[in-house]
Amino acid sequence: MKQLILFFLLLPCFVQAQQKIVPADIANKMQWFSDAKLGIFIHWGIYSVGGVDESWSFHNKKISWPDYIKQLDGFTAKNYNPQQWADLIKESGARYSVITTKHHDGVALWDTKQNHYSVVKNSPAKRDVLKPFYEALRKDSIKCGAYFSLIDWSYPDYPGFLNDSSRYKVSDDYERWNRFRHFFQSQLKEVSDNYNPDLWWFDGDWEHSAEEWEAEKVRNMLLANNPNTIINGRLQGYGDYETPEQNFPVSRPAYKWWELCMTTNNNWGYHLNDDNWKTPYEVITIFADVISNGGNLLLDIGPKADGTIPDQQVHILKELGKWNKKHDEAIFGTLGGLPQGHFYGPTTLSKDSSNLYLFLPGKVTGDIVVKGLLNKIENITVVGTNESLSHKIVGKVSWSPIPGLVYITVPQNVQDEYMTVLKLKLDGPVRLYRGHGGLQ
Ligand code: H79
Repeated sequence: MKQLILFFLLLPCFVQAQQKIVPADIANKMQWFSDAKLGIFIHWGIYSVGGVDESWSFHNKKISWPDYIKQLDGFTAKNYNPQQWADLIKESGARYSVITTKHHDGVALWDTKQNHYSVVKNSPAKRDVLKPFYEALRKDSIKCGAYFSLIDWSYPDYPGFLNDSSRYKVSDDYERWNRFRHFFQSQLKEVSDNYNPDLWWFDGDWEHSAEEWEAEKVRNMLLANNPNTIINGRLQGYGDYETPEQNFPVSRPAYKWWELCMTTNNNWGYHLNDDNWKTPYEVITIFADVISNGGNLLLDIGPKADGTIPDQQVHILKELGKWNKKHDEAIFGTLGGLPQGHFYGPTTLSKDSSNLYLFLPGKVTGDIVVKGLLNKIENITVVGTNESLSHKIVGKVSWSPIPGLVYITVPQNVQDEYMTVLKLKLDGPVRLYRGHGGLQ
């Protein structure tokens, strides 16, 4: 019962209302995002020095603030090779990448002109580590995203600090809050002017209201600098898409655009003592499920303080990239697939919906079935191979307009190492029967 109450108490921070933004008004600028399907998230910060939880470790008092901020001294970036990062992201098949410009700890990864921590002023890295990364991404035609924490627990004029303490209440000292607002909005302007991000990924909006953040003004300021920039759903109603974190949607999210952000182990940043790596198979099947439901996956990696990416993450990205390359046409530029009930697995559709892609879960071979498909199937191929498969229509009654079942035999020898994908070329745009067995 206690857990249930806790769940409902926490619920508000995961409800990401997009009600302020009308989908039709942003459809054009959202097109690349719809087509992109995969992004790589990067959490890089001083937390990688000790391998502790990003920011939350001092906030939750697992480590003292002085010990946490001392990690600045170990942030060397001495083997940092931004082009290698970009090339690995390219190899994974991702079309965009989002890097932490500043996490809740307040440490900027660029040369902020504001009077606050940065790895340029305060760490041995001594340089803007964002600029060369964004340049490398753009060279590889990968869209550039900027994660920016609205929360800044180390800024003296920010109310929050440790999880059981607060410096002041906004309602008691508007002048002080105004100083913070001026500070964080100036930093946003710097990031916008320096890198012109294609996408903004805000975090921490739950600590204050839209009015307190001046969310609408922030949105307008970013759009004034770049009318096509996309804003995630953590700006108190002023974002462009839903942003579920770690929690897998079971039914399709209601808002038109959404993105699941997910870690490769159980932590966002580089972490000691976390060997809970997801396997490439798990990541690929999660990814298929996400795109089947019309979303994107933003898959996270956490580089070490010297700038190297852990081997396990390199492995996941490379395997994912291999699978993406083979199945490119079934993934990128597609639409979310069939509603639940037609096929026991993820599906996608080509833009004109005349090609239906079936993602076979659980390395299944043998007879699979599609229900309620009104179209005639022109042919079936195994994506990424030259194999064709035949099919059998079962239970079609001559006097009934209700379609029969489509049985397809999948032989062992066409099996992909991770997830086999079939392409059903239909006689036109997909048409479905969704009745209860009656003629309606
Ligand atoms: O940067 C990564 C995380 O550090 C950050 N977002 C990703 C991308 C993040 N971690 N947790 N969360 C976001 C959401 C956490 C919300 C909660 Fe709470 C914090 C639930 C319980 C504590 C704040 C306080 C909201 C409810 C109570």
